[in-house]
Amino acid sequence: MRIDILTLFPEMFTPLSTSIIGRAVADKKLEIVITDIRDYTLDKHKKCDDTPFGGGAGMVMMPQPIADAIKAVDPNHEAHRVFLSPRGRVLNQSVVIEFAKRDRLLLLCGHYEGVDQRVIDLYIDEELSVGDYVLTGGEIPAMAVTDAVSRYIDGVINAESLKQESFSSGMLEYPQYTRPQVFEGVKVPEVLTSGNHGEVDKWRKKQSEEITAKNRPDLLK
Ligand code: 4H6
Repeated sequence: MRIDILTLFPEMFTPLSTSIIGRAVADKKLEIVITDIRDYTLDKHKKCDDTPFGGGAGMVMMPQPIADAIKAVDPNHEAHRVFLSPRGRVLNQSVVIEFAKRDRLLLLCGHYEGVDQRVIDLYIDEELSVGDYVLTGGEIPAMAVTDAVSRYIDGVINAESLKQESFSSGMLEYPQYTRPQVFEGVKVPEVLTSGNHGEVDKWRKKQSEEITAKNRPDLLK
């Protein structure tokens, strides 16, 4: 899979070359191409933003550098082109699984007050939000999408973990414990050290239901 990221802040993506995602890239299972939109400006001062028509606060990203960057990296429109924006469809695990089936994704990161609507209308397939809150730019959402999608690439994470996850989907995770058996006076729940796998499964299911009812009752409806 190839993921193109178009941004005015390419240095924000250096963490992707380390850790688990970095290994998938090194193994050639995943190709991440970061493109600096500023490389495509025709302005002698490398300007990529301008004042909004109709007035109002702040600046708007100009359409030309973005359009030229998209045409350069995806000339034949092979990628599913996504604009990270607070007004998009909201990301969830079903969307992640849907994206992971694609050969190519293109993630456009906006800044300032947003981008000229014509670039969205002409070059973008969908607007996507990572949740109902506002950030200074689309870079952190793009990183979230890249990370979540990369987990479905062969070998990035344990296949058993993904299977477990799909089995328990719609519910929040049960609590996990590791050694020591007593930490700062707090014991690991007895059932987990009993060796009774049936009882362990029952306990975990109940814990999942309780934490879901408390924190995300909407998931139980
Ligand atoms: C597009 C339009 C995504 C992108 C406006 C992006 C939150 C999310 C942005 C803006 C984002 C999300 C610019 C509006 C800064 C607010 C970048 N914020 N903003 N929830 N910000 O996925 O001002």
